[in-house]
Amino acid sequence: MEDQFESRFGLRPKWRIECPGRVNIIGEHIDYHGYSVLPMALSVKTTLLVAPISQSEIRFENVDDFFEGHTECLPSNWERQMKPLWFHYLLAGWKEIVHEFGLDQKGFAILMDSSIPSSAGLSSSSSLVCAAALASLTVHTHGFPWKIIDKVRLAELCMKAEHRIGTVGGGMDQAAECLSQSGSALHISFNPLRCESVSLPSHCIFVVADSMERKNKAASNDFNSRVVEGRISTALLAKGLGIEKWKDMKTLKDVQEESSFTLEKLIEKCNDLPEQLNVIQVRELIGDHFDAISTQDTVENSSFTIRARAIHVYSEALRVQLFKVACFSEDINEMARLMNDSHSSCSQSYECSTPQMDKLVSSLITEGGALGARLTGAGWGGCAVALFHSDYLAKGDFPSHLNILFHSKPAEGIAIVHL
Ligand code: NG1
Ligand code: MG
Repeated sequence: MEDQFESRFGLRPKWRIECPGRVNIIGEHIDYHGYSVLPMALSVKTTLLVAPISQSEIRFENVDDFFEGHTECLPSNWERQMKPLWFHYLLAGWKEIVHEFGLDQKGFAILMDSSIPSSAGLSSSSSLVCAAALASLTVHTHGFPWKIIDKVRLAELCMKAEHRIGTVGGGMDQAAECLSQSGSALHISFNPLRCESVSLPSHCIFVVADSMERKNKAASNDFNSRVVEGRISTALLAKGLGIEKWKDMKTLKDVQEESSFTLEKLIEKCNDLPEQLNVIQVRELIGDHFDAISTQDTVENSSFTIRARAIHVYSEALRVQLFKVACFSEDINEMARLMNDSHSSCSQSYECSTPQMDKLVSSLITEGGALGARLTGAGWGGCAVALFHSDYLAKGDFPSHLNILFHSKPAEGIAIVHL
């Protein structure tokens, strides 16, 4: 790859930035509702080779010729487009750093390679954003980014950076990719961002299988609709519970903190929520607050699903807690049960699966021999993660229609190598 860099740009690269993808083991679609999640970093990763250049421009090249190169002239006031191209994720990471640190815009060249399947729920997008943010910091500090930033702050900035692409996601991916340590999964909590390493039982292994369906989340409003449905549920639940400052409750987690109810109790309370509402009904119930909590691309939705979404969030938050306990006690059957329940909830209550994904998840168990399986990442296609007993895996072959991509032990987070 270093020779390729030289032949494309006419100079040697100075630094290599590596940033892994991640697989979310459990805790789906709850980070942006305030709840903690449990992913691990993967051995597949984004690699960026970087060198400063004297021209006032950023030159992007991709080792995969399918992805055309791009030159961004500096100073640039790049803003997102509706359908992001590959280098827009890099620009989003770069822009956040330049903006946050008030840096002058220095020229550099970047060659990118990635072994993370894209739009597959393995967070190739965040990996690009994080790698680009660190690359920008590296250029500006002449190779010593950790003098001005630590990894927690980097993860926080990358979270904001990714909003520049358009989806209002949570911070799971950037935290997993920046903060993971080889050998452990991570239990990540938000506001403030905190991480705890979780050792996985030595006799279990996680396998990633591909549904072969793809969806570019940034190009549809399904993701943001779920965000807004959670915010509507938040307002309605808070009002229903008599919380005076209901408009200040930003997430379903805020409602829990304000009410001091257990997750089990809140799941019960969700039964009082309406099943579905159209915009007129939403406005009748929460008035102008709707304008404050909707996003540009959801204001025209004809209907919002309320009760089922909130039940998913609270029950999934509970499953994350139970999963962590099961990891500590090495109860692999309980871990599997929680993963299976998580998938059913994603599929039926959160409606972020597809028939093909549901089929893959059940085949992984019935034909593949997995103990548990679920979709991973945002869903609507992409990949599934399955839990196996390591003895079983050693025995060998999977049926080929299960599209097993790889199995992975928890890998190391973002890193920089001086060349
Ligand atoms: P992916 O699978 O990378 O699109 C998205 C969000 C996560 C999380 C999951 C669902 C971003 C960058 N990522 O992940 O924060 O909400 O969906 O659990 O928005
Ligand atoms: Mg993504």
